[in-house]
Amino acid sequence: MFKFMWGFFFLLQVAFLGRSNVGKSSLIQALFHQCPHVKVNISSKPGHTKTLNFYQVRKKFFLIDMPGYGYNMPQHFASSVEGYLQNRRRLCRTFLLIDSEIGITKADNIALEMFDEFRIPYVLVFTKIDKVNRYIQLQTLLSVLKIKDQLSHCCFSQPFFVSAKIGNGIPLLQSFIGYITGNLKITGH
Ligand SMILES: Nc1nc2c(ncn2[C@@H]2O[C@H](COP(=O)(O)OP(=O)(O)O)[C@@H](O)[C@H]2O)c(=O)[nH]1
Ligand SMILES: [Mg+2]
Repeated sequence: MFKFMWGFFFLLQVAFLGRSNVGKSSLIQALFHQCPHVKVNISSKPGHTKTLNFYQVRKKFFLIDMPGYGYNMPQHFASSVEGYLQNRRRLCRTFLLIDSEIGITKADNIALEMFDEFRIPYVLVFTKIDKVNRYIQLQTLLSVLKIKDQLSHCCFSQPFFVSAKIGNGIPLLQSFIGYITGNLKITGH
């Protein structure tokens, strides 16, 4: 417990946010299944994750599975998520997950505005790419380019495309998280 508290104050954090059912818990499991302390619940019922769940990854950093917005949004969502984001001290990056089949929704736009307002560095991650063909993926990419000017400088310029089900894009995202948390050194760039 003491070690957990120590890590909580000193280790960097990365957060995963998105609409309910977008695949947050599945993605976290696909990214961190080799870490013994990361045990996420994946439910067929939307709105399963109701609080901020913190997981420590090998004494290196914390990841946070946040409650989904949209369906069955818990009443305390605004205070828990917004409260955390406003006061975050060790949060180095937030991953905003978007369902590839659905694209960017009004609810996602509210999250984007919130990132702007609080100046939170974030990355767009398109989930479930196994469910869409490459033309839809291309359309999605183009739709991001279209709204590029609305996206603030807090947005990382490269969106990630992943499938927790078949593993596409997972190794690249793992490396990116390793890099931004200071656990992976890249030379020659
Ligand atoms: N086909 C497919 N289904 C997925 C993928 N990721 C999640 N799902 C499904 O989407 C549903 C919601 O996933 P979950 O991780 O619980 O979403 P959360 O509410 O955002 O945490 C579950 O039925 C998952 O099996 C994926 O990459 N591909
Ligand atoms: Mg979940």
